[in-house]
Amino acid sequence: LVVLTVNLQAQTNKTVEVKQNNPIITDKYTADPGALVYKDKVYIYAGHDQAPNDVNSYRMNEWLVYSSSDMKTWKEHPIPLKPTDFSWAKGDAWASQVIEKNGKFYWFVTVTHNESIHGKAIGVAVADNPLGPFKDAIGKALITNDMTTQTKISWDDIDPTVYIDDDGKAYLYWGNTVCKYIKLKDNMIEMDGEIQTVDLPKFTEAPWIHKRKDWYYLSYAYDFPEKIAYAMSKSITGPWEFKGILNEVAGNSNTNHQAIIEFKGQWYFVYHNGSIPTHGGSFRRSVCVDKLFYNKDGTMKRIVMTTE
Ligand code: FUB
Repeated sequence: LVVLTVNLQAQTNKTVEVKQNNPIITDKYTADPGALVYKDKVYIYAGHDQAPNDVNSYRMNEWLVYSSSDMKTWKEHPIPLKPTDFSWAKGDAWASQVIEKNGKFYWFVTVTHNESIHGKAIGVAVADNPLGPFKDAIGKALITNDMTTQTKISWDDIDPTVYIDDDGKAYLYWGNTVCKYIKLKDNMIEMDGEIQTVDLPKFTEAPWIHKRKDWYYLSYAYDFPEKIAYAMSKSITGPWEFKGILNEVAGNSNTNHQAIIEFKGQWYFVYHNGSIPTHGGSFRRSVCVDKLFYNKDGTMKRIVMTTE
């Protein structure tokens, strides 16, 4: 692994440029990449894994953002958002995704709600550009429920992914154990209708929606330790047909959390593993990027995870 350039500016506006093969970032532990293609750049929004080397649980107090014009050289930008920027949340920068609509950038995040009966919840922040500043868009959780009556686990409302369909309607998918989705109103910050569920084999978490030609793809973390599997449909709302495994368990990380994007004519699979030597693992993860290819019938070829 070769670090070609490192450029540290003033501490308050730190910019770090690294040319790096997998993992793409090595000076920090990064997890749950949400990738956004906007104009001529890719932005990766990742949770910062901050657990000390002897702690085997998540410590995630902020998100990090990186950008690249070539998928090889990554620039780190100032910290764009923390869970405590949401007045109703107390911590835990779990998985998230940023999406652009009409020149505004909506960041759907997982955090822990202040009120313990809610457990994890999904919020949304908004900004005028992909690097922020981002601000809470609604002043309360977009998705949450009451653990005492509605669910047995506190972490069922996690891992949001949003897809804007060809007619401009946005759909939010999320969940742990059960995959859920709902249409969003045109303002992107209100639900439109009732929550629906999708029946997927061994769904654990981390749904991600993308489209290529006339196929929609719903990839997700499958089983535990997680592989990534996927289903395909001709419609954003299904029915979804299970197509099998896309990526194997990622090294020594129990989680795998993917994003799938097309950039400059090439498809990419962005995920995390625990590959940084000595202390890397399930709670000290690292974002990686590998190329993704399709078969003639639209199914995806298995990912070949690389270190080059
Ligand atoms: O990083 C915390 C959680 O671990 C994420 O929300 C899940 O997708 C898993 O990667």
